[in-house]
Amino acid sequence: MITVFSDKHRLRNAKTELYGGQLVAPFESPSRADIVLERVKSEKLGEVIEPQDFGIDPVLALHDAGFVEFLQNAWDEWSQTGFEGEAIPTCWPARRMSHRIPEFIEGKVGYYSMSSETSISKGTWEAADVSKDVALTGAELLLKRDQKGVFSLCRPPGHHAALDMFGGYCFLNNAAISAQWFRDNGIEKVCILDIDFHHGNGTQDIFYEREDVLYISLHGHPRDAFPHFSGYQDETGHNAGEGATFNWPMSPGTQFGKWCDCLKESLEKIESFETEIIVVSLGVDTFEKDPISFFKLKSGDFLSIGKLIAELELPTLFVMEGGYNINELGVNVVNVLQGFEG
Ligand code: 5XA
Ligand code: ZN
Repeated sequence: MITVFSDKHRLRNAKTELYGGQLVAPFESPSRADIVLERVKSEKLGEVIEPQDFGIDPVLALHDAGFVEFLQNAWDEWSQTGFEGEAIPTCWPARRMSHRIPEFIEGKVGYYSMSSETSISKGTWEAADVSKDVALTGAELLLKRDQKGVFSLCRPPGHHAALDMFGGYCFLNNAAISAQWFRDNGIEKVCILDIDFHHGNGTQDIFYEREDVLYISLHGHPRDAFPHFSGYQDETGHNAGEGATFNWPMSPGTQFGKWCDCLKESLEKIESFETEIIVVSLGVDTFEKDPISFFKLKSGDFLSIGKLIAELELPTLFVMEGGYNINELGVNVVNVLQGFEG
């Protein structure tokens, strides 16, 4: 399987994350992508190629233009005020408040964010922009070079990034941008299967009213897990999109047996949707030793996941999302890909 990778991911190197009331070193660190790449190489998964530059148009096809401009300028605006730390949101348009966009950067950071663990640091936009190129290069390879599966080793991840909000370590929604690119390149129906531990509120938000992109997510129940305000089972889509969103929220301690039953039902839904292509939001923070999650999947289970997805016999783009157990991250990710290849 081809892997698309750029070392420019290292431009995203925030020093601070707000976690448990403390500023800590971010869980979403540059070493994550490097460790996955090392495993891809040591297992000889296949060729590793650099991304092409797709420019800004595929981003603007989905994300709000004001949001994109905000991301492009946020670090400069923030640092030029004289603030010494990284840009951490502290104030939001909460219930019954005005939703007008403020002029001062502190207000803009609040307006365009959904959570406060994710600080904007120098280089964040540049890394996010290349991460979307990593996803799109994979998408193009899948379509034009007739591959069975391609791995886009994206970093920063994307599935929490909504139409006009960043958060959950995400800035641009790489999986959603790829799905839209498939639609714009002749694919009638696309499915995004999100197997990250966290609900992909951003992906759901972007496609919630559309019938051409099926979004299915298996995740920690929002009453217990981030993003807390999205991912309930009764969120099923709206208007034309009614029935094209499907959520499987699961409780703390969930083991592979239960999780796998939900995956199998999801795969049946994908089959009946008659999609031509699958985008997998590939997070392995479902792992039993993940430091910020609560499922109990074991390393060997990731092989079975890949194998089950392959049974659909559809071209599949794997887009990297979360997973924070640095020791076993590479093994778990590559297990999915090797399971898929059989
Ligand atoms: O998939 N999303 C993540 O792994 C990020 C979770 C952030 C929790 N504060
Ligand atoms: Zn996650």
